[in-house]
Amino acid sequence: MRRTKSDELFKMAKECMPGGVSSPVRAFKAVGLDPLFIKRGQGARIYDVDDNEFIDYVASFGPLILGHSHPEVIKAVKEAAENGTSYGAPSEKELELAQMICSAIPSIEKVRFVNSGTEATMSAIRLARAWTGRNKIVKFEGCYHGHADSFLIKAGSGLLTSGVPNSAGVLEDYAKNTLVARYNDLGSVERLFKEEGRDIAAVIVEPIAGNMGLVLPDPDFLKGLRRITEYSGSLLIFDEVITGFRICYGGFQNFANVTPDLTTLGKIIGGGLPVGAYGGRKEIMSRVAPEGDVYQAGTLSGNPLAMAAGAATLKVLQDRDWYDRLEVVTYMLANRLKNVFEDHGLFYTINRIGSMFTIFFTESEVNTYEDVVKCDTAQYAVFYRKLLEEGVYFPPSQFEVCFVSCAHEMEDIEKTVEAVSRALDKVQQGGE
Ligand code: KE4
Repeated sequence: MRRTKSDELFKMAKECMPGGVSSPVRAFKAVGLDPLFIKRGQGARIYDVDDNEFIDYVASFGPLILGHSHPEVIKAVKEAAENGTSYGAPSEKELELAQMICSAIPSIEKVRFVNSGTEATMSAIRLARAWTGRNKIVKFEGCYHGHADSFLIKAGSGLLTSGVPNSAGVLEDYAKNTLVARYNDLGSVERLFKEEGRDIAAVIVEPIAGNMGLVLPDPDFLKGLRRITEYSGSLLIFDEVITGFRICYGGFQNFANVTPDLTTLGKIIGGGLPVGAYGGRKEIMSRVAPEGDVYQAGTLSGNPLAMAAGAATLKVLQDRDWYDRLEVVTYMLANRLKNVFEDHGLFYTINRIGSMFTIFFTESEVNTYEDVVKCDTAQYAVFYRKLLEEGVYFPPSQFEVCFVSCAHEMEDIEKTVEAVSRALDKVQQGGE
């Protein structure tokens, strides 16, 4: 696989950007490669600067449920850009997207736009602390809610990928207010509430965990969190930055029939442009400035281009057939991949829901963080390198999720299955 130009660019990038990247997981460290520089995305494909073509399952880590360069999104962004790029003022498109979100997710009566998932979760935590007058938050080991200090404790995604789930620079003062429970273990939550319940402002949870690979909630897990928080006067925050509009047109909460007090969103609602949002009941959201005393602001919040891309994306998704199609295509892909792995004597676990899946390099079930850390990440890295040579672009970490988009056709699925089979052949022939 040619990679001359990527290597040249990466050498220069490392001179002026930490690790040569704008976000750690992109550095490909966990898979023993240097990153590829991408120059174009079209539908289910991406193309790097050396003109290699890949079937893409990263989808920018989630936003691109429609695939790359969807005509409706491109048209909306072009039209918006003709009228300028930012006003620092309310716009009609911002209102349109806010109304679409509020009508799609009933628990969100009011929503505030920000520029990233991190801003959304850090603002939601601040609001929860103001609303309850309490200090502590509960998160789950292996879950990731962005890089605000409160969350960089036993976190997933790039921290888990690097094998260092905490971060330097986070003050003990912060860390002591973040309590960590175990995903799918209500007992671990009940123990924290027994000890500290009166000072717990909120529990923040990914309703489907997507940052330790895909880990699904046990049937009563989310309902149990609702019960515990309700009883103790803490808020329940669903971090739906990944799952918002991914599993259905709305939040996973619509599907799971559990109503959180606050919800955070990102990724899909921006159609690939920088966006985040948090929202919830009117009485809680009324505490957010300028209505209330919880300050939160942003120069580019509600940016007209991001709003246009998000509204265009959700408009396409309002045709619910897309979710049925994503379900069928991803179900078929996951089953075919399981067969291919088993044909190679590898009885690995594949977790899937909707258009998200993860192939865990372990034969045990994967329902908890403890299960996840048993994975053979070294073998995943070898597989990843061989698969890339076969023209398929998976996330460069065992602890990220593969995303199928509306642009993936059966031809892409067939090619992916064949590529995985060839990659496994090479792995088993001792490929490095
Ligand atoms: P951003 O600040 O990256 O927009 O969103 C943070 C965030 C919050 N909540 C959840 C559930 C998330 O998954 C994320 C970000 N996801 C990671 C990938 N799983 C972003 C990729 C990266 O860090 O480069």
